[in-house]
Amino acid sequence: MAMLDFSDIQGFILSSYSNNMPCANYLLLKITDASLCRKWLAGITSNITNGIDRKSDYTLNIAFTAPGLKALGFTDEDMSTFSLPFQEGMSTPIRQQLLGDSGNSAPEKWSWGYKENEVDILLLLFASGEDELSRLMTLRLAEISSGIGVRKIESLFAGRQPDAKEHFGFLDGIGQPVIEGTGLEEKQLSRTGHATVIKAGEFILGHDNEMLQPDPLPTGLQMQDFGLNGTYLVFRQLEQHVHEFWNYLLEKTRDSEGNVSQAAQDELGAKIVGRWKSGAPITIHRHADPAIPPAINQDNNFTFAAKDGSGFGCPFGAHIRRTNPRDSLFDDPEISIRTVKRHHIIRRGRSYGDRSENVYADDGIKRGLHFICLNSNIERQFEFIQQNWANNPSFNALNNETDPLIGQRNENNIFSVQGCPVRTRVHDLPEFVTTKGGAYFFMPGIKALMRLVGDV
Ligand code: N7H
Repeated sequence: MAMLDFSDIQGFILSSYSNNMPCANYLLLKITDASLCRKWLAGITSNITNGIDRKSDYTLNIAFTAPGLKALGFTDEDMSTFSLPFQEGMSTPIRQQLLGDSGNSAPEKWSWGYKENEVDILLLLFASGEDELSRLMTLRLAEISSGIGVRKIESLFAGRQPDAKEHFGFLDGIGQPVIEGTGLEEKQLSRTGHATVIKAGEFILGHDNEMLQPDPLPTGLQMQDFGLNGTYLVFRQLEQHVHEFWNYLLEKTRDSEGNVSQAAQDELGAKIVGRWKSGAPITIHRHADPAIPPAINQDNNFTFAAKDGSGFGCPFGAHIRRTNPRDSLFDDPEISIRTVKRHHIIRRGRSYGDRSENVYADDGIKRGLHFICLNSNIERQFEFIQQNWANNPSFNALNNETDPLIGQRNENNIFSVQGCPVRTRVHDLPEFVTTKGGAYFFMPGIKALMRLVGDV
């Protein structure tokens, strides 16, 4: 196992900063003058947080889209060494089709990431509190208006709820792989009761991946190993329609006399997600949310095939069973686990918008998830999950179903809940999530970044 050079890896790859940096802003920029921009970038490079240094009250990380790298001097030949989805961009017709970005989620309707709102640079700012974040943002925005060769496309705020629940009300950030060689296994075990250790090359370029061969290393600016210690960052702004979700659960669980029950709604919600609101897996806790802290413990060390092969606990089409099928992808659990290890992502998203006070009411407030994930191979990891698992109507031998949370909607979308003596089905799932913007970025290692801005 090769040693990782933490001083060359951006800190965001190794940490979500969620413990001490609850406030975040994602600043999306377009380059208007490359030489001014390079000068500005050279000035902030020493402030980019790597895997060792951590300021106590803020962090700063950076990533670039393909048009951004081109604007900063990458030739067509250089660009051809990057992964194809990155070169093409998230909103091209082929990627739009495989990601399922149609209807309300079509790129033409995005607020950023398409045509005149295309983005070159992503600055990720995290801070210990709102005051600190606002101080940093005031500085950055003043800098931008003073003429540093960039224009602001969007400034997206995000926070982390103290209870780490996302807007539908479920605990998030549990299922997360550990990068081999980072020493984070113990931390993950004590946090969630389970740790899947994955080869570093799945998330950090230049290292062995689960096929024991590194993914292709992008070159550029006469640096054969420009991509070393970098990664691809996928950003999707996913708006969540909380009232649609909970009203759907309410209507679908109303009994023949018209009565509604919170327990029945919570159970259908848990079947859709694959976990109860507390985070407890439904494959283990089949009838009610244990909700006894910590619900995330040894129970979290579960697989599907061995104890839930018929889907009576966690349905075949539930969000977490689609996005991480564990041992249940093929008949052979060992082969399943080995295969699934080639399709993991590190999720680094955060919620945006105020939490709903009444989840059944349409209060008009925009809220959702700034979904961010990291991977070395966008096609084999993020896009594979979205296309072949979440959007696949026949995943797990289902018929005309897609992921009930994030799957592309077709006519009469169905969600099946396997059960004994019969399975039940809910029909006409509305759209719970809409894509509002997005782009594929490359997050370089620190040495590559210095070359990019002309410091070496
Ligand atoms: Fe998903 N949700 O809040 O309901 N997700 N997700 N996700 N997701 C997970 O394990 C959610 C999205 C994955 O290892 C949980 O952290 C919402 C996309 C993966 O068991 C919850 C949105 C993609 C896992 C949610 C959304 C994924 C996972 C359980 C959009 C990839 C880990 C808690 C608004 C294409 C699975 C946890 C595992 C878990 C929710 C999006 C992937 C609660 C609301 C776009 C790999």
